[in-house]
Amino acid sequence: MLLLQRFDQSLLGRAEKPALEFERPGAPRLTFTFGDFEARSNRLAALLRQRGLQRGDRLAFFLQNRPEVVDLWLAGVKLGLVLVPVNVLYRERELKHILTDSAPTAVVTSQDMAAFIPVGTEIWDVDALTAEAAALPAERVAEHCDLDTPLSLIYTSGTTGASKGAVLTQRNFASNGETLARDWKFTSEDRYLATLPLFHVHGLANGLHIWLFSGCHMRLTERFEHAKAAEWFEDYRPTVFFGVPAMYIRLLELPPPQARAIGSRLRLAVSGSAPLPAEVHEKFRQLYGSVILERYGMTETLMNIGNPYDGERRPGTVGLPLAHVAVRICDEAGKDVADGTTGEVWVKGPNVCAGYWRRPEATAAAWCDGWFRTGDIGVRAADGYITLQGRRSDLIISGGFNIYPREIEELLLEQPGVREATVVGNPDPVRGEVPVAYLVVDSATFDETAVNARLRTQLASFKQPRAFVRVDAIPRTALGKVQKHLLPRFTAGS
Ligand code: MCA
Ligand code: AMP
Repeated sequence: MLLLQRFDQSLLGRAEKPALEFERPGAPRLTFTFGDFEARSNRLAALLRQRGLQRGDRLAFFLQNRPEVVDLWLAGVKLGLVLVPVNVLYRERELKHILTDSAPTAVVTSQDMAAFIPVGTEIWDVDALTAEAAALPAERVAEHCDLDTPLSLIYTSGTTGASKGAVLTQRNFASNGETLARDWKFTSEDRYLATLPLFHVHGLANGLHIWLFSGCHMRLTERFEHAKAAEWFEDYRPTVFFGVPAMYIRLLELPPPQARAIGSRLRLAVSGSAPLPAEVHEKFRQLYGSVILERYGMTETLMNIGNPYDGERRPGTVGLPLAHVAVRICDEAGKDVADGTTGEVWVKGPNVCAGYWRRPEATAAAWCDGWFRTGDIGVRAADGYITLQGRRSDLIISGGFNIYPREIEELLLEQPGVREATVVGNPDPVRGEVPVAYLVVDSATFDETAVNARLRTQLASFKQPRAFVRVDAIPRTALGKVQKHLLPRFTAGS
């Protein structure tokens, strides 16, 4: 079934049903039916067509969570556009790269965020766009698309070099959403509390698509705020919640009676995007009476492996391959290793993207005989459960956001007085890891305050090194490769 036909089960089939509520600090609550989204996205599609957008054209959005992201997504599906979601925390350097590489017709953003977008980019204000679209007819506007039509370019840093756009097709989103909605037993009666950003695949490919496929109700918040979480859970009474480990760690702070009451209404709590410590899994079970379902995915592949809905949700593991996803654990030569032996996770299935945007060499390097090499290291137990043990690259995951040290290192090396720089992930009780920079500096010219300030304008806040540790030398192998494990351990205050 085509992606739009799947959406139509809600957009047309449940047109009168309440679909979404949205609240922004200081503004009244907005509510929408599925029929509202059908009409809004038709109007927007008509406007985008008037502005010259055609099948295959890229359209970027740089927006906090808001209902207009849903309008854009649906209009994009209807017109066969390639949408480019951009993390709202990205700054000059990241934005410049993504916008140059994807070459979108325009970037849709809000007034408060437009100033971050590089000069020379075509900027469309989201409120102006919505107001203009409201005057157009609500009849459906749609181009012929099939499951292989690209729908999105989502930037991910990959293991080397600059961030690359994963070309995700309508099939990728259809198969991922269908599998999860079915296996996680979603019905139109569910209430989904959506606090994950819609610019990454956890909130977008899982949350938004399962909502549209199942026709459940969604409360969308601008972002996750741990100080408000208790109030949201009490007020909305969700049956389903998706989060990154940092959110579950925050939720452990709630008083036991309140947590228990929230847990009694929650039929499903899913964690992903970063490893969920087994201890958090256990504490959450004790406090909420709910056993978190941990699953594993990637931007390039959407979801691959997950613990079962019915059956054992084993702490510290990511579970079993999802329906239609084939998984191998391979050695360096690409041969399957025996159960119990560590190897790289390789995957194949309708969930895997079509390749990297305009990067044939990177695509060739990541695929082998039709299998996508994830770069994640894992081990399969005799009963099939897979445990992830790390990565081939030195990726840092902070609060579920990915950080490639090399990007920060390159920027540090451009700063006055920095001779050598290396960035590592330091353990953090809430975010899992935070970046710390080790520097060899020329003390006469290095100015930490100025470097910090410069980095803030160029990089997302979660990539800011939490400390600059000065060392006399960076340990290296005879071949010059940095030996991060030999750096002196950093502890706050050291
Ligand atoms: C985070 N911050 C934001 C936003 N989100 N600022 C503005 N708008 C946002 N939407 C910034 C804050 O300003 C702050 O900056 C920092 O993030 C942490 O904020 P805090 O309130 O202290 O939150 P926290 O309790 O530490 O929790 C952080 C978080 C955030 C809310 C959990 O890390 C988050 O939203 N993570 C979700 C990431 C995600 O969706 N990943 C999925 C990738 P400062 O740092 O300056 O203090 S997709 C993926 O990985 C794969 C495919 C998968 O498997 O899902
Ligand atoms: P991204 O590039 O944002 O798509 O991040 C994908 C990466 O997140 C994967 O390659 C994994 O390293 C990591 N990841 C996602 N889910 C999990 C999980 N449940 N446990 C451990 N790592 C995870």
